[in-house]
Amino acid sequence: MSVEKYLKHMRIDRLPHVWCPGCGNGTILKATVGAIDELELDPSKIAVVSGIGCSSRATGYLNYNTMHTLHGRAIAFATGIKLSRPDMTVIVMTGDGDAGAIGGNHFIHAARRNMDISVICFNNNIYGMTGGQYSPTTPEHSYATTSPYGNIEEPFDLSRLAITSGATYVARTTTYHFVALQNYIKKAITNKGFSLVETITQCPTYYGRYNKIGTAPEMINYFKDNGMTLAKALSTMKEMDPDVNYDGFNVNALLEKAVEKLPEKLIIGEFVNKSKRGYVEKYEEILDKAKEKLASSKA
Ligand SMILES: Cc1ncc(C[n+]2csc(CCOP(=O)(O)OP(=O)(O)O)c2C)c(N)n1
Repeated sequence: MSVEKYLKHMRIDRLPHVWCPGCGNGTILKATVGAIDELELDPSKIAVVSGIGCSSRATGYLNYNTMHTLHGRAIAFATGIKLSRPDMTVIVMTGDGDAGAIGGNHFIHAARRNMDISVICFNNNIYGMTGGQYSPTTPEHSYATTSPYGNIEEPFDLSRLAITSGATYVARTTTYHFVALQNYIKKAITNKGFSLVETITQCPTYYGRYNKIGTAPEMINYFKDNGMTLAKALSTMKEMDPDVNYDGFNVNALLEKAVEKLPEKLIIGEFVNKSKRGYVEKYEEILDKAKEKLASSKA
């Protein structure tokens, strides 16, 4: 895609951006714009909503209908937009803190309702904007300003949280796997229901520096070397444990097992892609019923 084509989707008067050198947020923004361009969506029918955080600043650079809202409340605003304008494509851009900590309840309930919104989560495993506090996805033993002796909490797996809450499209990838990322965003937008694209992204300024992982290229190389698709993880685990019937495991159990068996690996791929009636369709039916009742009571 040409630079001109990307710029068409952006508010270039808002540049330069606020992100640190080496930050992965621009890669996710680029993949989102690329996906929207390939889907040839009408920009006036796109609403992109974000909460608060470095990642949530993404909406400011997009030349669609955008809302930069409150910390943790992007999904709540997006739900309101979708219910009042079901004809619009509603996308949420959020961080791991925004979606998994303060916004955790909105996240699970939107997934439970199969609300027709696409959540693109920028998972840098830390609170970037406020200076590097640990988040619900910070791995155990990792360092952050609030865990100088190593994190003692077990992290949330946001993809598993979405799957078990009822999401109908769930995929995880990294900023290294750009082609997959853009493709997953396209599929998430096309899915009629709650979609999550969890993107593991580098924060060299805080997460990388505190954990001595190195510079942005080193972090991206780490994603390249350790990213493993769930299909590959499954075949590896079958070789490791020939007596275990892994074919009988559901995707959630497989992801849980993969973390235990292959702790160094970042398990990526498309985990769920299914069709299920969602809140928007059911709500439209209720509206129709209410209108009918009103019309008959007037007659
Ligand atoms: C109600 C409220 N509580 C706390 C904050 C402070 N705050 C702003 S951003 C943020 C965390 C952002 O982390 P994340 O969502 O992971 O985004 P990142 O900056 O890493 O992209 C916090 C705690 C706030 N703005 N509002």
